[in-house]
Order: sequence, then structure tokens, then C-alpha cells
Amino acid sequence: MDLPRRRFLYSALALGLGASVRPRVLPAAVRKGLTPLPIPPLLEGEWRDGKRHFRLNAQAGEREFMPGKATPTWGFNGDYLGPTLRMQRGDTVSIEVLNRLPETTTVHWHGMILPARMDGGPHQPIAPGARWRSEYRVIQPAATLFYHAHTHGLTGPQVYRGLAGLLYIDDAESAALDLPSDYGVDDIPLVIQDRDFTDDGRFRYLEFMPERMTGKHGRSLLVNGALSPGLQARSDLLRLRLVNASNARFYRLAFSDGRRFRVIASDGGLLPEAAAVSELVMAPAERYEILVDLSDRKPVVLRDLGGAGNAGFGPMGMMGLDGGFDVLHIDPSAAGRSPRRPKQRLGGPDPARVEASADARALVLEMGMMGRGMMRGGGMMGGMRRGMMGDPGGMMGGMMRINGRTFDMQRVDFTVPANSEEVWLLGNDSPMAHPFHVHNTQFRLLTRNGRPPAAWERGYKDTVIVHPGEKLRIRVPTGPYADARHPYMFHCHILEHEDGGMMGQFTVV
Ligand SMILES: [Cu+2]
Repeated sequence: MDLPRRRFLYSALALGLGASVRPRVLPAAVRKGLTPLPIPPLLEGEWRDGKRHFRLNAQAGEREFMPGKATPTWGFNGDYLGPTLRMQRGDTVSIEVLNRLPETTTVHWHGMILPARMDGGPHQPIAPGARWRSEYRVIQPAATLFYHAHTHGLTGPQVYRGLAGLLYIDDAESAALDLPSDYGVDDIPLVIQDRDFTDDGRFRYLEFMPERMTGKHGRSLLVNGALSPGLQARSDLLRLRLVNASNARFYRLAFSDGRRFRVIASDGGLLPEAAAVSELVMAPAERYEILVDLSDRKPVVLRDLGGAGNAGFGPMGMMGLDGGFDVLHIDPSAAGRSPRRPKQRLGGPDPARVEASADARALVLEMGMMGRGMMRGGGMMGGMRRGMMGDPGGMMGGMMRINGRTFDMQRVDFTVPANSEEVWLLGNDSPMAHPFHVHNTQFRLLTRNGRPPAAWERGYKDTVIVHPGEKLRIRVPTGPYADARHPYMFHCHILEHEDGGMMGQFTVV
């Protein structure tokens, strides 16, 4: 449901600005015109046999991101990205995926607690022309999740072409909080992705060796599949669902006038209480929901301030890849007054207790060229030699590791008991920051370097940033689904690191 591709001027400028609305923050880009922010189509499924049924077709297409230039893309039920799937806690959902692409893919329900064989990881490949059905009960609280390709060795290129979409869980508790919840009106999804384009408009992906190490960073920003998007706000209180669906880029998000905003939810649902901040760092696969007060009716720009995460790492600073983007221009000059009065206390999980645990499971993220990993793994040359011997991660195959080992489809790294909780100790023995993701769980961050987490990191998480040298303790519920034959993944969510082998797998027994 692409919106028309017409360009528009801020109505604030077109209509002339009232004395109370000074265009102090309007950058040149606004005057040049913006693309209306596309909102992904909403699918609520079809009720049949007591289940909510969805259909997704993975398909090839093309999209005119830039006028007159057609970019070959992949998407679900459309040319780029996919529809937003909306479901209720307690539903049984049945999602049929048809692969109409020329290569094998998978669809992973990121953040969902579900049986391993329904998870859509690398062990559930869908061949070209084949169908795959994933059925599970939604047993977790309201949250903004997403789905994306998770194909063995090919997650990076497939997501980059567009294989990702949103998945919302609703529940009665969140509905009672008087939050903005009118999809696309005052409850706005923002899928944030950086991309590089060739002169003729094609996506440019991994064209030189260092990009495999740093992860793919682009010079352009797409939001919901649009370059330079603008939003004519219809309400003066917006809920923005921020989803970092980039392959590797971290963002430091803030408003152009420095206004504060309230973080209300993280990856797995609502926070215990709203956290007022003026900036927020997001790594790939992290989600945050924020409330933005626009009652001053002043135009404002949501920006990436740049320099977050690994942007200064290695060659990226020199190549102008360290970020700094306009994410979304918001014009609230004609916004209606919101009737919503969201509560401060949001009913998220109680603050996690810090428990001394002698038997924490240690997981150390490593890269080949530095630190302990180099000693143990034979360094860069060892990694390259191994990589050239048929590893699907390619040249970097042996260089990306967890606890000294590169991912192996045939090796289960450990088992955990069902219906239990484990404390995991996360370390990072590499020079880059890594977003660490665990399937089938919403965990809690207990401590970061021995200190309690920031207010916005106190809720349910499935992906957490581990900076170089940091030590994190997380409490990981193992979920109710025992299955010794089908593993779940844990991995770095920089997709080139994941494809390169910074991944492991565990079973629940
Ligand atoms: Cu990584």
C-alpha cells in the first residue's frame, strides 16, 4: 500500500507560520521536500478453526526509492519489507510462508517465545517454491517484535534486500494504559535501515573485505522503506515504535531541538515505568517505543546524532560511515489534541533482583584479529584459512566466534532445562560493540559492569549491547518448550558477524 510518491512541502511553510511556530530548527532538507512516511499495511489475520491465520509470500520486486531509479528488492507480500502482523496474547497463530524467491530463505519471529521448530531459524529452511507453516501460541505480554530472514550464512544479504517486517502483540493490560494506539495515526512504526546505492539505484552490499568485519554500513537512511521521510502529525502526542532493522549500524537518536521524550517499552514489552531521556542508543534488532509530546506544535526532526556503537571503528570514520542522519521530519502544526493521558507506571516487570550466582554461564564474543580470540583461534590468517575451506561465512568464517568457536550447524553448544532461569555472563573480547540476541526468550539485564542497568534497559530484552571489555549479567528464562532435537540460536545481531559465525545454538530439555 505504497503511498503516492508525490513530494510535499511542510504545510507549516506552505501555509505561512504563525507567530507561535518559529521555524528555528528547519534544516534545508525540509525546504527541498520530503517523502510522506509510508506505513506498512496492517494484517490482523483471519480466524479459522480457533486460530489466527496469516499468509506471507517472500517475493522479488522493485521499488523506486529515488525518482526514476528502480531498485531490485525483496519483500513479503510486496516489493520491500512486509506487512505488520498484529496478534493478541493468548491467540494461536498459524502463519504460512510461501517462498517465491530464487533462493532458500527462512522467516524468524524475533523476540517470540515459541517451540524451536516454529522459530524460523537456519534449521527451518524454505526452498524456492516451497511453503512452511509456523504455528504457536502467543504466551507473552504486549510488545513490538519483528520478523526477518535468518538463513544459514545469508541473513545479511537477505535482510538487506528487504526481508523484514513488524509483529505486534497486544494484550488487555497494555490496552488499559491509555497509550496512543491508533495504527499509523498516533501509533507510528519506524523501521530504520541504512543502505548504500549504486549510481543506477541498485543496493550495494559487501563490496570490500573490511565491510565483512565492520558489518554493512550505508550512507543513506530508509525509514519504512522511504528516503527522507516526513510525517504530518495528526495527534500532538505520538507513540513511535522504533525498530533498528539495520544490518550493523547503531543509532544515537535525539530530537533536533533537544526535547525530552519518554521511553515506554523495550524489545519484549512495556517498561516498569516511563523513562524520560533526551537521547537513546539503539543497536541492530533493538526496539524501543517512545512517547513524543508535540503540543508546542513546532516542527521537529528525529535525528541520528552519529558516532554510536562501532561507527568510529576501523575504516568507517575515514570513509564517512560514522552516521548522522535525519530520521524523520515531523510537522505537528495541524495536529489534533490527543485525548490520551498515559500513565507513568506501565506495569512492566518488577525491577530485576541482582542475585549472586556461582554457576552463571559465560559467553565471550570474539573476533579474529585481536585479543584472546587471536591467541586461541590462530589469528587472522588462521581464520582466513578456515574460512576458505567451505565455510558459508566466507573469508571471515573463522574470525567470528563465541567462546572460541565459530558457528556449526551440526554442533549444539549447550542444553538448558525447560521452565527455568539461568544467569548468563556476557563478555566481549573484541574491539567492536556487539548486540547479543537470544532466541525464545525475553531476558532481563541484571548488571552492566556490576552496576544496575539504565532505566530504559530494565524491561524485557531479547537483544542487548555488549561494548568491548564489558561484563553483563542477564537472567534468561528458558521457556516451556522442551525439544532435544531442535536448537535455538544465540548470536551477535550484526548480521555480517552472525553470517560469519558469531553464533551458537542450545536446546531446551
Ligand atoms: Cu558482532
